[in-house]
Amino acid sequence: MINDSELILNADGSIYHLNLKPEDIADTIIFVGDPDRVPEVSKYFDDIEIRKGKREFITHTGHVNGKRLTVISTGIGTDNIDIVLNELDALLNFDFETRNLKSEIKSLDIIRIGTSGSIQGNIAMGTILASEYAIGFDTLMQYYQKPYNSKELEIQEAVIEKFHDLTFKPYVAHASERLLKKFAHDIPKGVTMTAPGFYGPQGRNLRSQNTYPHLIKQANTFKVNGYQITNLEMETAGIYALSNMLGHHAISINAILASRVNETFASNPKEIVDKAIRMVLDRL
Ligand code: R1P
Repeated sequence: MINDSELILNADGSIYHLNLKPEDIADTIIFVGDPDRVPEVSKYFDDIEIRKGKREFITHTGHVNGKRLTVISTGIGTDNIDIVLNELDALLNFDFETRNLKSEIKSLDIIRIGTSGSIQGNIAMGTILASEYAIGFDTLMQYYQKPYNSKELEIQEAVIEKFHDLTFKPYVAHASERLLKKFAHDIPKGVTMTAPGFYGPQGRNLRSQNTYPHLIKQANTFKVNGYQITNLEMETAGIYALSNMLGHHAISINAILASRVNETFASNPKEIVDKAIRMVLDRL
């Protein structure tokens, strides 16, 4: 039995941050960063059965072509992903009455639809790109022990060599093969860099003095075994690593809104995100 301070439940029996009960979630879950993007997804549902939320975590559950589906906003960053992934896993795998782990452990299909910046000149704005691998430049996975496969370790080693001035150790995690086939068979795939901030951690400098001023250039010229870093955002590595650890299946679909190489930003970001949403819902 897990104690009250590990698995924290609200007075109505919902889980602490997400404010959800086990029956409120489907086994296919779309993650978006922005809470305002949740209705932009659920407006395509046939019906919306559940609308709940707390803080930045807004959830709608309904059906699309008869399939039950949840969309949840994670807010920004892998620190939030830690909360969302662990609480969704608890909703699925703990019996909230007895506070015991269920005898059969289940897994979720998680599809992130996020916005992202391109790191390569040949990835145009408006591109919808799937992350095959993600590199976490954050410290989330220093708190967890999980096995990494040989491809992940090979990429990690090359990252440590290329970004030789880092004082921390990035981690690498992978997308679900099945979800890559299902959602991304005909779109570009790449390696996503996940940063723990938007400004300094992504090499931006408005009025700051940055420790790593060459991050974008280093990312742009990184190469290992045919892989290049394609894009930059703030959640995918955390989603992939925690999903890999807990046995969930995840894919991240990136709507490219900015080019960090050409230093431009899209004039029609809403349309690009809507294209990504419709692509995912059509392929469910
Ligand atoms: C930064 O503006 C936010 O936008 C990107 C980043 O990952 C970060 O969360 O994704 P979302 O649009 O999905 O939030």
